[in-house]
Amino acid sequence: MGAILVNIAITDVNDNPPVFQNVMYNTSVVEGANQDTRVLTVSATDADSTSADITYSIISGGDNRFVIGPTDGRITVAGALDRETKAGYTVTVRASDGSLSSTATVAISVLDVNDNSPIFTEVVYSFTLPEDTIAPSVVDRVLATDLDEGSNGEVRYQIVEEGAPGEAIFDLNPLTGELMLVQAVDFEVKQLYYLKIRSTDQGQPPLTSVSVIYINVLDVNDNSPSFSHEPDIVEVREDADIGFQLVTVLATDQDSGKN
Ligand SMILES: [Ca+2]
Ligand SMILES: [Ca+2]
Ligand SMILES: [Ca+2]
Ligand SMILES: [Ca+2]
Repeated sequence: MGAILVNIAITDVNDNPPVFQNVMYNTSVVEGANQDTRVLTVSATDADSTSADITYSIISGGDNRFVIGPTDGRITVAGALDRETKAGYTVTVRASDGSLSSTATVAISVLDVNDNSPIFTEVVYSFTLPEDTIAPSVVDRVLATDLDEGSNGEVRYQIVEEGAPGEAIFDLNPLTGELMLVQAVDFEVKQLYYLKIRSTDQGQPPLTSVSVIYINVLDVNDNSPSFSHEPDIVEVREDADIGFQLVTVLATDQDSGKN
């Protein structure tokens, strides 16, 4: 009886696709991040011993804003990211061994940066205010909007310059933008007030913008008429006709128009 030595060579067959470590990846990147900024590295493994060469690719959802390293799975920024335009991407990546492949999803949130100033709804606000308005009361309100998120978009208001400094006729609510009358006005003293105002967001560093408010004081009939001067002494001939106009006396008051 002789022994027969048999050599059996087992040849691997490529019957397994590369598989990602996660089916779903979640990550984030700040808006405005530079080109080549690293976002995330994905990796897949392949159970077949002969398929060491895995190739990675992005197949959808990246809007050409991201690229992936074909051999290392490293995802980097390749285009401009603006959270105010698009706040997130759902990218599908693929790992291929040449014939078999699988996919994974990479959810990328774009994080906010304070890159927008608050913007007033008007370059110039023009408000009217009847002079008999009781103080304190709300005259009107201003509004500035900011496209950023959270504190980067939170706006505060302030008066930075008054027509006559220290007048303290008006107050601007820092949170609501309401312009308050805090001291009575008088049309006969001043008809027009000017304020320079500022809006500031709460970002670090904060961004600001300015606007102006004109407040036109409206006349109210609050002054009784008075004679402009004492009537002149007029000599009247004793034979003057009855009804002869003696003198025209001007009566004026300080109100304007029909007041
Ligand atoms: Ca394989
Ligand atoms: Ca932006
Ligand atoms: Ca922003
Ligand atoms: Ca902002």
